[in-house]
Amino acid sequence: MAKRVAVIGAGPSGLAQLRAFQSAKMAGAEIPEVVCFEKQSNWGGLWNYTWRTGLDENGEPVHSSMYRYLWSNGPKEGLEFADYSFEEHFGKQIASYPPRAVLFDYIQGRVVKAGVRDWIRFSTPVRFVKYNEDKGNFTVTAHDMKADRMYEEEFDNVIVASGHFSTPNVPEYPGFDRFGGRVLHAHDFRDAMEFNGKDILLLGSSYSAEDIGSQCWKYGAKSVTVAYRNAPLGYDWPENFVEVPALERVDETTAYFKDGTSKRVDAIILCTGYKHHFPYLPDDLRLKTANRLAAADLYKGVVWVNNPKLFYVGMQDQWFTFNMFDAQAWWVRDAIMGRIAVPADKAVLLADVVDRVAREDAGQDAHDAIHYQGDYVKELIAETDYPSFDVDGACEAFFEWKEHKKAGIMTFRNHAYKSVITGTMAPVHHTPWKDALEDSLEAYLRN
Ligand code: FAD
Ligand code: NA0
Repeated sequence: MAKRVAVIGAGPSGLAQLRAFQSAKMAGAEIPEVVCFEKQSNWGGLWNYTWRTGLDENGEPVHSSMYRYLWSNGPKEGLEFADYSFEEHFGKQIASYPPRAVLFDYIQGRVVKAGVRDWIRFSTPVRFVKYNEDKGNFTVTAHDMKADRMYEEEFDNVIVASGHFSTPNVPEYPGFDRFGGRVLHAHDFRDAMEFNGKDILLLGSSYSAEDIGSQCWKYGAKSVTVAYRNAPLGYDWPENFVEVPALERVDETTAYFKDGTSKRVDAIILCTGYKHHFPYLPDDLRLKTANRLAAADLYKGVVWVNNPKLFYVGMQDQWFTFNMFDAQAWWVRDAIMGRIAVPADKAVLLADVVDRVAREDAGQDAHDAIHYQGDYVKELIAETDYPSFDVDGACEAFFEWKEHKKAGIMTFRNHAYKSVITGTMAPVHHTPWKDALEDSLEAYLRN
């Protein structure tokens, strides 16, 4: 009987996994039976926008952390699929920082073409995964929300691809309980227009603070104050946009900072990151890791060292995204199909993790981190038949991107880069980012 493989999640990582198996099938290989469980009613993961916050229509925690008007925060040339270019999908080259709807369309295009939608059971959260020592396989408990029925099935392998930017890390500061305005996490931020004309405070100094702050500025916030715990973002911000040291407390109307200054604010947005959270996994299978490039306890960044029949895709912090998920998915496919041998000795698996952690720790800056993750992508694709591509060229696009951000945090998205897949230069977008208030696919493609 063919092996059975469960994939948990149909976001970019889970979809990469389905495409990896389908491409082997297209090449004539006999592949396992693949069943993908997806909690949402559609695919795309975080890219599947919802207006909902809190609980979804089934009473499940809303997965998506994305919001209206979100444009890619890095150049698309750093994430392009090697087997499905932007030009193939859109019939032309497009500008470099697509809004969410455009990237959703692109992600979807490849899996529509692959014809793998039937492999996915939508509106079906996985409730539990158990390893059966006696049979050497897993029992997956899932909940079909449409039929409101829980059931169990057995699988030879499980691939966890449920993402790690969905469960918010929510700190509490003194006075939050009596503050008169809204306090929300970035996970629940949906529309910058809500803060038009308002004075807002953001906590955190990473991508969410940078992008939600920039959005609110673009859509007319009266002022944006970003409080950093360790280091400021340090960009040359517009006049009504300031960075201040850590928040100490708030009262009904006002936030007080470590440097003795204070600011009256209408709302507080906690851009304080996310937790790796797998409520459906027991202790012996559950990944516990910081958000870093060398995730804990994963051989080659994907194999669970305590049980190599379990795999995780997409659990690292991310410079590379879609193409890294592909590299991982092709590698995991080949490990499951016996084309790649995973060492049987746990000490070897652990030594690999120790080595990856040490190499990441030896890096000095973002430049080293980008190279580190680029080298990881190269390492994995060299061991599979994923189409090889110019990973160093993609790193160069990231380096240019960083320079463009330094030169102008509100203008970097006006730049264009060269595709490392097709070699074509992207057009400059028809409207500067700051003036482009519409984020639809139709508006973006009007080049
Ligand atoms: P996700 O996209 O999170 O997908 C996981 C899937 O698993 C979801 O569909 C979810 O419903 C499903 N799932 C979860 N639990 C269960 C369960 N128990 N049972 C069944 N299914 C389950 N990356 C970029 O490259 N460019 C960007 O511009 C960019 N912007 C971002 C903006 C924000 C606000 C955030 C939070 C992230 C952004 N990212 C961006 C990074 C993002 O992590 C990746 O692009 C990508 O979405 C990760 O894919 P994934 O499949 O690993 O996880
Ligand atoms: P993210 O910014 O949501 O990006 C996730 C930040 O939170 C750090 O600055 C950290 O500070 C701070 N923090 C944590 N706990 C805190 C506390 N108790 N008080 C104050 N500050 C606290 O999260 P992180 O983990 O990067 O930073 C947490 C992902 O979402 C990224 O991959 C990013 O690419 C993606 N994203 C993309 C976009 C777009 O594409 C927009 C938003 C997010 P410190 O001091 O530890 O540094 C447009």
